[in-house]
Amino acid sequence: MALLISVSEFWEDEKVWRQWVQTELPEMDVRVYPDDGDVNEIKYVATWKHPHGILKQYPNLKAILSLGAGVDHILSDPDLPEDLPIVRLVDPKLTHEMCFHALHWVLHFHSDHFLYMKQQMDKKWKQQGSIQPEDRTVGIMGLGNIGRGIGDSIVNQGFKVLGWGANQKSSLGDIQYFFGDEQLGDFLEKTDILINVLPLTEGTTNILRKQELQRLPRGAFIINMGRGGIVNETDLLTLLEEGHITAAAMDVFEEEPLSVNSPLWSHPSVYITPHIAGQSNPQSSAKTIAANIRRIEDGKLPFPIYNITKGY
Ligand code: OXD
Repeated sequence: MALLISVSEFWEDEKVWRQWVQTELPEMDVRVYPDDGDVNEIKYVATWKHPHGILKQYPNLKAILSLGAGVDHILSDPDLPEDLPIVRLVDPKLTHEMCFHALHWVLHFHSDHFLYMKQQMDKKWKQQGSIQPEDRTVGIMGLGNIGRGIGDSIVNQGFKVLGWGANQKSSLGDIQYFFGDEQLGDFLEKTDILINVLPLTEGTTNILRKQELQRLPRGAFIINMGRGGIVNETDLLTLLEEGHITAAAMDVFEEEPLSVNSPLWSHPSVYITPHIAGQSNPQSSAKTIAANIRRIEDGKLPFPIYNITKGY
């Protein structure tokens, strides 16, 4: 029985992935694409942005496991074999790293570090007044496992935290929750720093266009660490130019890698990172992947499985 690992050319650690998955699954023949050997032996594929079209070459595939939190990179394969379970990666180390990323930018914006960086370039000594965290509201779009973790870590710093999601949810501790299209405007109007961690689905694509982003109070900040297709990049640039949005920290983009021609690269109020907000940790993710494969081999369902109705 073989498991094939296939990662994008921008991940340079495929050998490390192989080593950890092999350690966790000693009985499995772990291979790395394109060295897939006898295609009939491949029962599992663990992937981050595999070359589209390859999955249909494995006639005995039992499941596809994402090496990242999202599965849109798998679903976008036009030749995706039908009726196979697609397993998302929920890994505590990834969630923790995303909390760090979110907190980093919340503090960068909240404590005016973006202004001090500009002041340093002009050799300007000017103390900006400070705002208390309880007087600043952070709104999080997407309150699954990752969004909830981020919310709790920001609540712990004393900020007011709101959440928005497509569906109603029960208690979320100190996070005030809004849901559905009707409550999106209310949520945005109360949000000073917006964090997006929504998955990309039919319902979330382009959900933040000019008319929605304008509902944020003037001077708001944006941290996009969910998916690029959710925040409309052209509208974001317009609102940055108009000063309605002060700055944006962008980790994800409509097109990745971000084209060298994108005006986002050189905008003075846009901070770019190359999709690193939550880098999957090979050692801990291999444990999660191995546990899911054992579940499948024991006739149980892996967790969490992609839900076609919810779209994530
Ligand atoms: C993702 C990830 O799904 O980085 O974007 O895990």
